[in-house]
Amino acid sequence: MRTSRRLAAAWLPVAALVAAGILPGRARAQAADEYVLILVDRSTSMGDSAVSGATTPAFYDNAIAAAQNWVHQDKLARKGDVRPSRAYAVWAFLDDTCSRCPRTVCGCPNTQKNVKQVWPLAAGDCSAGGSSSYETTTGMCVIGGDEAGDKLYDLLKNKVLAGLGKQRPGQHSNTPLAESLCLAVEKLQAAAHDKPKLLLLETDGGDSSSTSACSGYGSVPLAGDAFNKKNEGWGLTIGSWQENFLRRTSRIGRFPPRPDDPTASAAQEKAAITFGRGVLLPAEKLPATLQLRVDLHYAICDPASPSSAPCGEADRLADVPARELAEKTGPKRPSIHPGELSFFKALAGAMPASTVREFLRVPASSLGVKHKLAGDVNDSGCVDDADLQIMTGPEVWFQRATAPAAAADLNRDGWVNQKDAAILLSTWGKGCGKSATKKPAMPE
Ligand SMILES: [Ca+2]
Ligand SMILES: [Ca+2]
Repeated sequence: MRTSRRLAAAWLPVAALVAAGILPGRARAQAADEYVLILVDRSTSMGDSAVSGATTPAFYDNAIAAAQNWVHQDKLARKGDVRPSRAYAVWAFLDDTCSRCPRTVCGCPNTQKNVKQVWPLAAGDCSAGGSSSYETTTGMCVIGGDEAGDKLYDLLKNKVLAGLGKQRPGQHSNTPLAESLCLAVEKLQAAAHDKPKLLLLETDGGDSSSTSACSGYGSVPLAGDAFNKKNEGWGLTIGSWQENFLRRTSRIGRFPPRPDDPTASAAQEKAAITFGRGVLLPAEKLPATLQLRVDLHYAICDPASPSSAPCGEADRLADVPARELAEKTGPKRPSIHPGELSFFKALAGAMPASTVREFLRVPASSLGVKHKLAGDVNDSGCVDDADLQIMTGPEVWFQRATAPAAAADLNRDGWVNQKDAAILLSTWGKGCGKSATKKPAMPE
């Protein structure tokens, strides 16, 4: 299937992005020190419950909270005394066909086949003040390294991502994962050139609807969750979406798109198509300036109790890699495709400063703490600044709510963030009598 026609398709989405205004029309000096693309999987299965024993939070809620956690870390991170300036964009799988089709057709199955930039959509989206700005050449928001940049970090975290969290996945939402990953890497390459670039992915895997040259069937798991770079295809199934993505990524630095120059871009495209043939070779290298943050959301399924989705899905039980894994590990298996789980682990291991975090379904009852008085984090009998201080502490605020942070997880969703602060502030002063103080603003 690796024909030149199929490889040529790899470049078509870039053209589509240029037309859609996502990629730049002209190149200019890059304003940011680093470029970050946040890609959120909004497929139907992300709506599956992230806890056993309750319907919420869903994987999707965890994905949003996990992305907020990364942005919060970026906000606080310093290199020496300074924070690098960073350009951000947020992409999600979205069905945007409804506005273009008759009312009777809207909401029809399988129309979510795209990844879309959801932020920024206009220059005004980046105007939180301070040194932040919209980079017209890339369509990204550049957040200044100075303190004034905090405002745009807060907007991204508490408005943009929180807002995306309210756009729940639909019932017929596909997973164009392989295609989106290639587009994301191409976008970052075109935006950042040789500067550090970071792809943050929130997903439960399960590529289902990619149609580009990056798509393919799933690979078998890698031995030891690591690439075997001595072999063609690096140990991945030849022709799998994982191998196609890896080949595209390893070669992208040699033939990057040139949105500034159509003639040069066409020549690059031709060269890449010629060069893109065949399989990933033993001598090839992944780009040194690309960093990955992958958050995987899944459940460990036990065939003895195939209760809630996605564990009860018959097609997954029959899946060959899942069966192979089951033979090695026993009947319990991850709901995420084992070939994808293994691939992301290998990928993060092979790229500098890259991370895979696994968010496994846990019992609902294990999350948070039910306090006698809602909002009284320290159980002192009074909701006051002491509780807020605990909640907004550096090891707690926007973090996973594991002990001892669990005491501040008031809505019991496994995270400590503004949802918990809203509960605390709504009960502010309760039990404090005359010592009650004025209610503070929502912490950022
Ligand atoms: Ca208290
Ligand atoms: Ca919480």
